[in-house]
Amino acid sequence: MKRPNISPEIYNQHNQVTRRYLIGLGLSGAAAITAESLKANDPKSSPADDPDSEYLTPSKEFETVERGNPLPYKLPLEERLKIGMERKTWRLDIIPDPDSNTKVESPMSREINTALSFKDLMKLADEKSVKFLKVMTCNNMQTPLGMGLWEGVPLRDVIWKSKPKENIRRAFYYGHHNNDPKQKFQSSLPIGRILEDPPGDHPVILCYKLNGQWLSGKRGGPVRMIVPEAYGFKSVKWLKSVFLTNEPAANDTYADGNNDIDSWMKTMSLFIHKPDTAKKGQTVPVTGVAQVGVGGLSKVQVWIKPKNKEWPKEDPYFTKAPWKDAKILPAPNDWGGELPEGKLPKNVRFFTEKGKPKHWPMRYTIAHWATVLEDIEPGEYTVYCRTIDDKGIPQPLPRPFRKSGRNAIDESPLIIQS
Ligand SMILES: Nc1nc2c(c(=O)[nH]1)N[C@H]1C(S)=C(S)[C@@H](COP(=O)(O)O)O[C@H]1N2
Ligand SMILES: [Mo]
Repeated sequence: MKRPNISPEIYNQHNQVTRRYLIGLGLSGAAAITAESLKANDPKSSPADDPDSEYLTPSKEFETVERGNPLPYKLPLEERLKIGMERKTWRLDIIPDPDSNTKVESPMSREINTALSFKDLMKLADEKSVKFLKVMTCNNMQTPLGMGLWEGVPLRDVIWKSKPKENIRRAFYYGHHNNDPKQKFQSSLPIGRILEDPPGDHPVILCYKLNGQWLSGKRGGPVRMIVPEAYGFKSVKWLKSVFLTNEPAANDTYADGNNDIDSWMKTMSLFIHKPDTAKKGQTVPVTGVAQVGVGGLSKVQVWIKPKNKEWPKEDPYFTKAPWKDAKILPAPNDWGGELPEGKLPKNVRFFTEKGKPKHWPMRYTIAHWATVLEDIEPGEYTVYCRTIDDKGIPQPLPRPFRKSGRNAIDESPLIIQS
């Protein structure tokens, strides 16, 4: 793909809108390589070199999955103050489930005026706050919603303040829902997951900042749950209530939606830029993004299949195809996303003192990748991309079923003209 023969204004505009579109998908860094590789036809150009490229998604550019009528953040300020959807008046209940035999010594409850205030949360934050990278992603959508730097207080530090005593197996939690049970969006976790983090995982947090800024109402503020390894539905927005319960089973809103609600995030890959046609002899730049799930990410691979070639039914995931490795791009230098000078703050989990990631790609983030296709004979093709996890297992394995998270192999047509 050579630079098209059009005026620089149109060309720049084109780059800008494709970039904006990609930012909207939470995939901003890839836009730069799109532009770069189209311009220079150079596979080595990296989004990290582009001053405009942003790894983190600005809060406003996230895709949104929300329910509620009216949405709490769209109410007038006076009303938001009344319902506790402003930092000044926000309160969180940590109480025993009234339908269970759970014992909690010092319940924090709006009813008896002992609920946790935002000030209380900030006091805890002085000593306990954590920051980590996490991609927000919905188990039944194809593209990630946005890549964020989230900050909050581990939920366990607040739960311990309520002096939980016995008969506790789970926490149920939900957000503001206009006092209409039909609008309630709830999720749950085993108490063990909250009190202790699986090796290498971040704590579940009461999140109040995204990309260094107060969490906006649209993103779930004043406070939302963030469950690092989970799909989006566990990260309840406009959080108001946590029930400790002896119930052993989940009561998630998403369970009713026929989803596998115990699923960890899956590793998978998507195309971002790939021309539909190219001329014989041209180098074809192909770029994309990988979501790094619990299994990690060791490789991204691409395969060009002649369109009419039949593939054996016994190999539905093309494990025997001649896949070729793409290049996983290094971690960015400029993290973008509203951070001053694009610099990460201190003490981001799994980063060094100098602000470098201790390893990359990092689980529960996105990684950009790029490759070029060369020497393709004229004809019609289908191009596929897939990830390989840290155990060497190719996408969509080891968990190919859709209800535990979308991770079908992405495909895209390509015509090579003679
Ligand atoms: N209160 C509330 N929290 C919610 C939801 C909701 O509808 N209401 N949607 C959930 C779902 S299904 C997803 S995928 C994420 C999306 O987060 P985002 O809108 O910040 O991208 O929010 C979750 N938290
Ligand atoms: Mo979702």
